[in-house]
Amino acid sequence: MKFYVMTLFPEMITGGLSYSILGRAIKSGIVSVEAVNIRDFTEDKHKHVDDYPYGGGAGMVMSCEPIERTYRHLCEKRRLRSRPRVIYLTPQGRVFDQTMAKEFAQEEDLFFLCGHYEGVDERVLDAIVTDRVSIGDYVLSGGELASMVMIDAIARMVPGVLTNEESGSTESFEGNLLEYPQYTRPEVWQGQRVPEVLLSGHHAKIEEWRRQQSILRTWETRPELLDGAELSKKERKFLEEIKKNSGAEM
Ligand code: 6GU
Repeated sequence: MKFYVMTLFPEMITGGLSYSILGRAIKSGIVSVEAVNIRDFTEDKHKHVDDYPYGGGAGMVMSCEPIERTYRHLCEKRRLRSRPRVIYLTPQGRVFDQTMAKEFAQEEDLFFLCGHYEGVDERVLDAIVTDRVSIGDYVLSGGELASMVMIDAIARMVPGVLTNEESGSTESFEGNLLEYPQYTRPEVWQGQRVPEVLLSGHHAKIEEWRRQQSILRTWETRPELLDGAELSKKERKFLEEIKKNSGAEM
């Protein structure tokens, strides 16, 4: 899978994505990330990428021309057969989640447009953007960090990026439950013991305890996720018990 990022800060993208699992996937050639500087596609001598907003107001707006030329350069260089998916990062977009990550991972080429200043001229967005995406309800200074978040989550869904060992954790989020707590040595740390069941070697019991911990955590911090969770009859009863007890405390 190939990611193309149109940005004013290409080093931010390539630097930030060169570590850990994504760094490994890039080195091995399963995915590639190319960050292109929009400023390289200006034609005036001061390399302007933005201008004052029509109608007045604070800040500057990124101009159509350099962005469209960056886009065209990439399309022509890549000899794309069809129009690529182009994601514009904006708090006004649809909120990104694991389901979208899986869907975007089906694409062979994925473009990102990172805006800055007060925004981007709407006409170039209408011309090239296929998806407007937000990564949550807060404001970032630019689309770069948001695109890095998305690329990490999407690349993990590309076959071969995760080892068998690593694939487990996304599965459990897709089951709409939060992860259970983990422990490693020592057995006692600052007087706190590792839960006894984990030392028992009883695999069925351990599995049951972990599922219960996941349900408990999800209820405590993200109860809305439980609507979409697949629970056994026994687990439903466990959840009802938790609910009753938490009601008693209120
Ligand atoms: Cl996708 N972009 C920007 N600039 N700010 C954001 C965002 C995206 N998602 C949340 N805040």
